Amino acid sequence: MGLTIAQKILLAHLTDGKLGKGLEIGLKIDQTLTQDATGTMAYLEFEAMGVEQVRTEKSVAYIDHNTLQSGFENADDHRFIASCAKKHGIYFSRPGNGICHQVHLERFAKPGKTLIGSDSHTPTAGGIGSLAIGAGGLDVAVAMGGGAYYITTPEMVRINLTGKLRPWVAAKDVILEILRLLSVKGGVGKIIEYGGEGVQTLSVPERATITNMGAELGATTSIFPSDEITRKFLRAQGREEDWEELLPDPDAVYDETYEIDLSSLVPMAACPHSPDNVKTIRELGELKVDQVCIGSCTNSSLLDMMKVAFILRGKTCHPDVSLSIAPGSKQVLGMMADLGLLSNLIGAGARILESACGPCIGMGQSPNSKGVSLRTFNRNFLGRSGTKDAGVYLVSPEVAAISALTGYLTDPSEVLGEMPDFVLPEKFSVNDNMITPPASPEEAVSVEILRGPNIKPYPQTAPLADSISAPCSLKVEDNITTDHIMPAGSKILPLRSNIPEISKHCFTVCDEGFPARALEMGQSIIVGGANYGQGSSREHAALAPLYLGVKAVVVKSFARIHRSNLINAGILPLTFVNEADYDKIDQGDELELANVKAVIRADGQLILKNKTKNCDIPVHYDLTGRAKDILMAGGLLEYTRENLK
Ligand code: MIC
Ligand code: SF4
Repeated sequence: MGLTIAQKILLAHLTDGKLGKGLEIGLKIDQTLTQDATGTMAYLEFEAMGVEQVRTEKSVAYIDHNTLQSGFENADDHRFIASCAKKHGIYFSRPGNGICHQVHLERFAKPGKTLIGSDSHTPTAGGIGSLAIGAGGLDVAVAMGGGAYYITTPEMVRINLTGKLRPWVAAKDVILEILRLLSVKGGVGKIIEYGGEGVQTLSVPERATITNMGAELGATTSIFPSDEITRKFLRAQGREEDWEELLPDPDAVYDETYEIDLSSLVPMAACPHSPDNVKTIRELGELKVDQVCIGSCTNSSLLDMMKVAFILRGKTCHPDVSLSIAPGSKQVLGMMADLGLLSNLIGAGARILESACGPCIGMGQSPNSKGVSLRTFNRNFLGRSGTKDAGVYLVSPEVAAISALTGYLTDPSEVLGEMPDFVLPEKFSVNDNMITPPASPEEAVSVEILRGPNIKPYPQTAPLADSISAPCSLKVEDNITTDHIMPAGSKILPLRSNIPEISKHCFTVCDEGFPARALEMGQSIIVGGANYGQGSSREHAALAPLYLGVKAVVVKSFARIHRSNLINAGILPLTFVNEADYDKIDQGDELELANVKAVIRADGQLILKNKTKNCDIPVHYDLTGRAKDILMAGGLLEYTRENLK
């Protein structure tokens, strides 16, 4: 039987287990990346493991999220990460060098390699044929220490692309169409592989836009073949030697196959407050726009900026619109200056932001009250922009740029006429002077780790108790995101290295009183709906509940990364055997998991007793042997420490 691209890479990196539906596999990880908002924890965890030098082929620490420095906290974190990188053999991408995924694609990602990153959009590198997976910080720390990364063998999905995008229809519209078809939980437990002759019409940055937003499908990752187009991109980046051809076998078998005719697509938008709430621009009709933000790891490549600059050239942005643009990397920004594109943006009145995540993670540019904001980003969850009553629409750079001029949501294919051929340069300008290499192992011994007062240790974990008796501290609905559980934004992100402080904001988007209530209860259980924990990889969405005494989370279904973050933190993830039992629990009910440890050890049926309503609710735990051991040990950190001894 032939193999898919992903299966070839998985097999070449298999350290434990074997590929098969539902089976857990351990993978050797070639590359890791961290960013600053998850990085401080990841490096604290790495330090706690006691490994001196990373054991990967390449590990890179990026600073791109917490770049607003309105206090000492973020700057201290940057310094801490820089010193950890220097000491432990990690390349350090300085603030200003760009968004981790954009820079990694340009400078480090390689076809055929495995990459895990403490950021859910790590699959961006799938655009170049890397098997790139988002993970919790602790998983990344373990991989840096040379440990395997464990996942359940994903199902293989093939998306066949045929035809060619029509003028002013973009890669963003391809992934929006797929989100419309499959929804935000359609990719859970799956790897999405792109193929078909339509692939030949997409450049690497366009492919990366598509794999980037595979995260919004909940997919384990997404991947494109590595072909002549990939080779050309790598050559232009001065690293053709990193290229290898990577194609599926002609008789590869997929669990599901979908067809998308690129020539049938039209410009689209994901409407508030979910990336799968997709409508065509035409369907949305006349919508007055207050703000346009162009950038983020989804759409900040040079190609995106070339299109934006073309649309804005010689024009002025609408008087009622605030337009901000953040080119994705120093390379992109520098080339825009060299090619004269930057002056087109400046001339049109764009507010040029530094090459960082910026507004995407609520670091500035919050919209006005009830504002309509068009963003080329990947997430429009409630409140993420910093303005709870704003309506955020996710669109392509083409839609964003033309709408910034007209002041209304505008379909570029209806007004822009002929589209020039936007061709990527034969050679990108390469200057890695903002990437600091690590110290040599000999020099590393004397490198001092620089810690600020806001950096607090990893919270206390506890081995799984014999029985858990605790009230339900919170009951939430379907599709709860990690932005609900642990909100981000400019006020909260500086607390990412301080779990006791950041915990005060846990779930406050849903219920202001949750942190104090949970602390008062001492220990408690959270109840939720389907796709619980979708979105970001932030392990803070598990560490804050851990700190607040949450012992178990019982839901209809989980998103992948969050579920493993719960296990890593020593919190028991449970699902209802009968989804309707969700209705049998109310907030405040007294719950009990009697003999939980023994039942799980013996693979028995676990019962959640609702003592208040006097009923028994069967629940699944669905844990591999390793996951059980992690929970028994009190989390992955303890487990790894024990296993390293
Ligand atoms: C995001 O887009 O939500 C983030 C911020 O990049 C997160 C990581 C984090 O919360 O630090 C992600 O996608 O994993
Ligand atoms: Fe940064 Fe936004 Fe991309 Fe997350 S989604 S890595 S916050 S640009």
